[in-house]
Amino acid sequence: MLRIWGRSNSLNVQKPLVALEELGIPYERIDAGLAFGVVNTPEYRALNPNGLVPTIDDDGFVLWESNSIVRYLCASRSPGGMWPTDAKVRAQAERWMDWQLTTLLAPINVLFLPLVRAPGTGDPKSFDAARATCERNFGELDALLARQPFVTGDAFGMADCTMAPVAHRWFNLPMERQPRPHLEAWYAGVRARPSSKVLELPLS
Ligand SMILES: N[C@@H](CCC(=O)N[C@@H](CS)C(=O)NCC(=O)O)C(=O)O
Repeated sequence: MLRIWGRSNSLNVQKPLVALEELGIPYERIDAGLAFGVVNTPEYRALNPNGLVPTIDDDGFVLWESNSIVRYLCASRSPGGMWPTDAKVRAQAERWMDWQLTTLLAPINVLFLPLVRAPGTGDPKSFDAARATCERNFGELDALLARQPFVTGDAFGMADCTMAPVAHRWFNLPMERQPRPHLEAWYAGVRARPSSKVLELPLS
């Protein structure tokens, strides 16, 4: 059975978990990271030299980097479905996946730490700047979802798996947000999917 290492409250672990649930792949999740440790053991470092989660072992094929894992799962189990075979559709979905990793995530974490995980940390100036950046970024996503129903294109796919946990974090931060009707409608649809059970934990 496919094994995935990573604590269930990690956004980067939740991305492949959404994909695994969507694809109906049986899996065993092994707690690792932060209080669970594991990631600094020589055995884990042999799988993932970064000492981060997630990592998967799919019948001997070991892979780390959350978005690469999502791509692999979708490409190997759902070519033409969750992994678009049309090169242009796929490139557009991958572009949003890269944007999620490089642009969308960091400013959310600047808000997440003081609001949820480490109250009392951070400084107000960085917080306000990150909040403005997040609003701009989620505005871009809202504009995309005004033009198409899913981040991947016409159907729920790999890019939606990577965006769902990030949007979940954003919508559950205890703070005000600007209205984003298209993003909110997409997120409501995501939360109505059975795969969304992996997002049910309160933010921590
Ligand atoms: N780019 C990596 C980042 C992985 C990452 O930063 N994972 C965090 C959890 S979200 C981690 O392992 N933190 C240390 C820990 O949990 O012990 C990916 O997307 O997989």
